Amino acid sequence: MTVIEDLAQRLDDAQVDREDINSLADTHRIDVDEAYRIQLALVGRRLARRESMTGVKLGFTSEAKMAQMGVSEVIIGRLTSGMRYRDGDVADLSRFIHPKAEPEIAFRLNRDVDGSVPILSCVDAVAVAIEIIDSRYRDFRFTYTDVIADNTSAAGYVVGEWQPLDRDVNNLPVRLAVGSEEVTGSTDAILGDPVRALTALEGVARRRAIPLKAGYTVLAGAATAAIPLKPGLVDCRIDGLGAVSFVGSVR
Ligand code: OOG
Ligand code: MG
Repeated sequence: MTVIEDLAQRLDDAQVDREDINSLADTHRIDVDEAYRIQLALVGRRLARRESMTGVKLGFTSEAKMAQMGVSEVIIGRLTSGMRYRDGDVADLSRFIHPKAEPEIAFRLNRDVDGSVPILSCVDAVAVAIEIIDSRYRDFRFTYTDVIADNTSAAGYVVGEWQPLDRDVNNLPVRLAVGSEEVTGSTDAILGDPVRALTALEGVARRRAIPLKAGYTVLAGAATAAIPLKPGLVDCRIDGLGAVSFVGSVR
């Protein structure tokens, strides 16, 4: 087994067995290209279990989070059918290690992004979304390359009703509630305007050879800090865009 395959296996085992692991950087020197190769091998294991690709997600799209990590490039993760929930679904939280929820905006691609037209003309809809992140690393302690290898902590997501992209999605108030805990923010925390996440996505996807296909959901990145999940209602609303929710349960 190559080192790339070995590290992908380690991350996949952590997710399947719900047992956190140490930072790969403790024992390996990995560059950004290798980190994306580990991610591809990791997601390949999900596809081998008959999941399908449903989209991509961006991380570190807020200036604060980028500064915190000391980086200037947003990160991309891959979304699969096994991570998708429907609006109002019950999500079994025992599938995860230490899940957190993030309020997000989702875009829908209606044609492949191949550089022949601006990415914005490949988007036909926008919606409120919640992302469930669940780092496979102990205490969410990871380096930049660690988190890329770990598919950017992607674990679950739910998208509200799609709306036509005929509106400005900047400067909209955002609210995420997990039970009685609540965070509020604004969509302009996402690179100053969520639409900029699409341009950032296109650049990084091209550099890292990540396909952007018609039908994909694109999560543009969190608009506030994440909230740890606990059983009960998780509800996200963005003024002018709508609301989406799910119920966390433990079996
Ligand atoms: C990495 C994932 C970040 C976002 O929206 O910025 C992310 C993490 O914080 O575990 O999904
Ligand atoms: Mg996110």
